Amino acid sequence: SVKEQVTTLDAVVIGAGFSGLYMLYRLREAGLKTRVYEAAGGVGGVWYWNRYPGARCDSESIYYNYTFSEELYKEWTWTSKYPEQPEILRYLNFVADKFELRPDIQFHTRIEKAEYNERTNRWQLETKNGEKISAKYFITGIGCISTANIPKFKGLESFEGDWYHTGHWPHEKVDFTGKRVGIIGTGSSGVQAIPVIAKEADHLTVFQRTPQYSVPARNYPYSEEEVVQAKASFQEMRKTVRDSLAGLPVSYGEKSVLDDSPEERQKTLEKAWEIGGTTLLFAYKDVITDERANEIVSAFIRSKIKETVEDSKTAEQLTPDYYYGTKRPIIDTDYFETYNRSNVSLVDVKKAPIEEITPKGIRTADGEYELDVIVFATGYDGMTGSLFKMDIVGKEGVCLKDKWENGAAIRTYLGMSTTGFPNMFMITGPESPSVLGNMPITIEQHVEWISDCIDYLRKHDIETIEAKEDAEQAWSKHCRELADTTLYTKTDSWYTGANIEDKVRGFPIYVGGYGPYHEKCAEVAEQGYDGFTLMSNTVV
Ligand code: NA7
Repeated sequence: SVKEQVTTLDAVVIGAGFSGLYMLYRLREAGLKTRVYEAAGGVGGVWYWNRYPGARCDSESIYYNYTFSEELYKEWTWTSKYPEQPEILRYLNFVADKFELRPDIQFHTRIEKAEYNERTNRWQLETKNGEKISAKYFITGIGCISTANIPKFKGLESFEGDWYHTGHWPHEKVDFTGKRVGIIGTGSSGVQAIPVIAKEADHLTVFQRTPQYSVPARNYPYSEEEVVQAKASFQEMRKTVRDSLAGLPVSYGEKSVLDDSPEERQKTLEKAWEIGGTTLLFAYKDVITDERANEIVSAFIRSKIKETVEDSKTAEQLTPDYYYGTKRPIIDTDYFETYNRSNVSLVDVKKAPIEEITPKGIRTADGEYELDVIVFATGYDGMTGSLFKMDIVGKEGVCLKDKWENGAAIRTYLGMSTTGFPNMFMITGPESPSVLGNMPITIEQHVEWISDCIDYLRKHDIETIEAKEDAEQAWSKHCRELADTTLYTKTDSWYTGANIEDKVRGFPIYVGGYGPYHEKCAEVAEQGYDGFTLMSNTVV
């Protein structure tokens, strides 16, 4: 029967998003028999699933793409500063077609288990349908914010209307016309969806737990000159973003916020506000590291919220008090303005928490709100959610989830590998810098590092590569120490795991920046994979 058959590969890659597509391309070029397994019906990863109204990337288009192929860069044309979801999805489909990747991608297939066999030194995988796969190299390209979080509200199954999570949006358009809509969550997804849904719905009620700093994106259609200019500067751009702090041609300012006079500072902040996006975060050198500096920038954004929102009580409820930038910075189009519409109301669920979902709507401690549709913009089980959803079993039968004690003891080496799991590589794993920047750029670096590594192993007749325990101890410690020099760890966010009930808190992200991280990885490779144990094929 089919179930007894084993598909034998050199490398298995999970996920057909930015990571998996490029990984497949590289490994195939290197002559490895590779297959990508993808749960969705098409390529795109998060951009396949996140079809909610207003979904858009908050990195600038001309940098939010692959840079490995100049030809690809020149063939594709972005239409506006911040790319919207359908355009990114079209781009990834274009990439899949251009490089003829589809024949090596198996869609509609979820990998449930991956187990390392110490006798054969191979990974044995199993799909949800019971299909078995054997591969020498096991690579995850499953994303770090891809496992949806639907809070366990009592009564959800009794709700008589429709409900959706932003990250699992239906492919056909959801029509909000004439509907009373409730949306829970005001992170990047909620902030993007709220202004769009408000224009269509009869009434929109926003259930907000934590108010957010959000800065106007100031999106606009690219002019032809801008496109021509971007394409002409490809080589220079490629180098700049790869060496940069966050995969973008930006770096922190040279001055401290505190060294400017109040007048100068106001001028700088106003200018940054006018440019929009994340300019405010980078306007000075110490917004993310110094409490007093951060407070000045935070207060500036708070003053903008007060100016924008007409109703003073609503303005007050929308005003955040955490350190700006320590939750993922949000950029928006008419977010705060939307609260001036007569069909939009705000409910503070920190003050009066959601008690249950009823057949007719949502009941908070303050009363019941009748709704036809509920939108969950409640985010993701970040960093570890997608890894823990699979049963990944390493040497001596140890499960990754158990090794990391459910997230309490995450240990990786360079965010790409972990002791006890030979020949396994994680693209954008915990303790890599990926989520703190323009992800395609670190994804490319991870993919290239992994494929170069596999090349090295094959050339040197090496059977297995495995991170050494002391190397991963040191990397994890280094990550934590760096994080502690910033304000990130002082705020509850999906970075720390605080958004998920009962999740262990931590900060499994390397905050040292893309450039320094890429250098460190290159150094490790140059030194013959320092910090790894390489086991030779040759029987002595
Ligand atoms: P986020 O940024 O995690 O936002 C989720 C929102 O949902 C946030 O406002 C949460 O409030 C809220 N939330 C989560 N659980 C609850 C419960 N139980 N009750 C009320 N409110 C809740 O997810 P996004 O999808 O917006 O963005 C994810 C990332 O994708 C984003 O950072 C970009 O990098 C792309 P909280 O702040 O936790 O109090």
